[in-house]
Amino acid sequence: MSPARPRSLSVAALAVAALLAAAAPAVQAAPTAEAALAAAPDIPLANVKAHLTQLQSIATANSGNRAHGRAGYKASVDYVKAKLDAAGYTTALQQFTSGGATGYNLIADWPGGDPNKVLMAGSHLDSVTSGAGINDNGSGSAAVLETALAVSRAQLAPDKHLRFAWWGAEELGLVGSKYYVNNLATAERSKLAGYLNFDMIGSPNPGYFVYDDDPVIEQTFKDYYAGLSIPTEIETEGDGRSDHAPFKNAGVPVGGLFSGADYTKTSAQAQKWGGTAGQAFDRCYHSSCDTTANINDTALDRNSDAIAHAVWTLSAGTTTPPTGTVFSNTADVAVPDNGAAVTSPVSVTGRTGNAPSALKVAVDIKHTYRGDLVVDLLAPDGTAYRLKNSSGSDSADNVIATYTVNASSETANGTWKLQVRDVAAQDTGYIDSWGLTF
Ligand code: DTR
Ligand code: CA
Ligand code: ZN
Ligand code: ZN
Repeated sequence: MSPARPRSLSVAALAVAALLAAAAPAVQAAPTAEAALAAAPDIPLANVKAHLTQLQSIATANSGNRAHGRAGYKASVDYVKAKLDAAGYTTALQQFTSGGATGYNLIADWPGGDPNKVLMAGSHLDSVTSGAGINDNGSGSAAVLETALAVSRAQLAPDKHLRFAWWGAEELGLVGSKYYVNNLATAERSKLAGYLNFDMIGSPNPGYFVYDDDPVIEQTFKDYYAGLSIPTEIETEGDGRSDHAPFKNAGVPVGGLFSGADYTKTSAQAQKWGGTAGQAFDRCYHSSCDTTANINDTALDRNSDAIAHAVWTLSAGTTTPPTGTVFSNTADVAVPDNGAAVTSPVSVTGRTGNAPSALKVAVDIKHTYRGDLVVDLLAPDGTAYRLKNSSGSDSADNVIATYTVNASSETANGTWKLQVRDVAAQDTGYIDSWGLTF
């Protein structure tokens, strides 16, 4: 093949270099807001139930309850806080006194987002003294916790700032949530774009109730269930009955979900939702039988996924997503002459959903007689996309180009690879750098 000879950078090379330089380090750039515009991930029911098992163990180890002022409540707070700290949240315990006992609200902020537009989601973590409080309200607490962990797994970067809360002493009269709202400076209160409340979302004879408060939040939940062809009803008697009340009274847009307490399911409701007519939605409401056996998995799963849907949807801004994020690798990889293929990996994280149908792949390979080279893009699942075939007549040097690939059937997150093989003797080179734009 032609002897190697020095070449000045072509215009294309400068363009690729600029693109990769914009990507700065070889590791991926920070995720950007368009991730928030993507669909929420499924919330694994098994993870939510694992939290309920932990809360049950805590109650069993602490006189059978997780009530305000008792050891079981503080142990519940410590469990949830540890999970959030490990996931990168900024957590804080807000102390208050009620009935002569110290209570705790757990507040967890997800770094980033507009500090002047705060979306909150919360649930009360305390039980009554008579039982473990797994449906009331381990169900809401576990689902909100797993949604917060899903935000961390996705490295979500929504326009709004996300804040999650677990309230103390709800059973004593919304004491913890009232304390939080009453001690929020007016300026801070005005930054709250909305508060989503989840209190009893896994009732054993479940109904699917949506709070009838803020219309946008209400519609977000209704749309979610409509997408599953599950009818919902308006939660009419809940206004003063849970932790959304202090926020609503302070003028904050509120909403939430509820699967029913001690009211009786009607025949009409049993017709549309299944379950048992003439029986309470939760026969163990405020009773010692409110254990991990007192949960309907389908309702817990559906409501957990609905929570994630609402958090993803309501935290997204209306701005168009900024230009893509470039995930690149600038480490040199030598290409053996007429030998085995080599690869250069790029780890894509923080995206949700699939890769784009016009995925840009910027490639910079220094190699004399580029006709020797076959170049492929390997998706995280190993699927190969041919970028360049070999050519005995292409004696020019270097492969510096940007290819467009329809990768819409591939999951975005994962390790993508550029694969290069030299299929003709003589002439050698190396992968200089490459990058993907999402
Ligand atoms: N007060 C809640 C249970 C409860 C009863 N009705 C509603 C309506 C909406 C949300 C919650 C509730 C408790 O015992 O924790
Ligand atoms: Ca799920
Ligand atoms: Zn209760
Ligand atoms: Zn409750």
